Amino acid sequence: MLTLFHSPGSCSDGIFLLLEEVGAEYEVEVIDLKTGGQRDPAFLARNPKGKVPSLMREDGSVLTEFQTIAYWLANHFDQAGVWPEQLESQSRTLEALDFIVGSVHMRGFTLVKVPQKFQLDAKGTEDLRAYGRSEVEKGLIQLSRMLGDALYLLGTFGIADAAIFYVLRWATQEGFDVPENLQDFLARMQERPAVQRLFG
Ligand SMILES: N[C@@H](CCC(=O)N[C@@H](CS)C(=O)NCC(=O)O)C(=O)O
Repeated sequence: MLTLFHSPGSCSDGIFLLLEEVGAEYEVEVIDLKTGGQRDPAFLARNPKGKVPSLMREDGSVLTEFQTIAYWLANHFDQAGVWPEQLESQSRTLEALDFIVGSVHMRGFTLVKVPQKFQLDAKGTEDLRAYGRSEVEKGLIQLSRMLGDALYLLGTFGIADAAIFYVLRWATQEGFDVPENLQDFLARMQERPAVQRLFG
């Protein structure tokens, strides 16, 4: 059985969704980031990085980093068809994942949601938050271009869509102006049975 170390409302929502989409058998161990659960010695023994998502496999080994876990799930459960066959589509998937997690999330939302982590004074904290917001705004425009008129990034649902899903939910919660095609995408995602089961 797989175990997802998960904090509801965090980026691990995307991996939670993928586990459901690929039909994996899994259990969830909640790591409460608000109360410092990521620093709990029992969790650090599993993942010394102290981050979610982390995925423990049947042999007890733990995979970390969103992109890596998503890649492993897509290829381990290859019957689910969420990893494309063509090199070009595979490369576009990795490109999108890297952009969403590395830029929109880490350089954007991290600063919007937890600028106080950087322990600046009040002005510095607000400047950092404003910088994060501008990074997210640019990111949303770029994601909107990448999606264009397609239903999903590569036409059919794939692992990068799970990452778009979690950042768009954050964008909505944080009051960003979400481009229309991304709003439609989020509405489409919300109709997926796996999304209904987990987040409905
Ligand atoms: N690069 C990591 C980022 C994961 C990450 O930043 N997770 C956040 C939740 S969205 C976290 O665990 N934060 C806890 C902390 O930094 O203390 C990945 O791709 O999985």
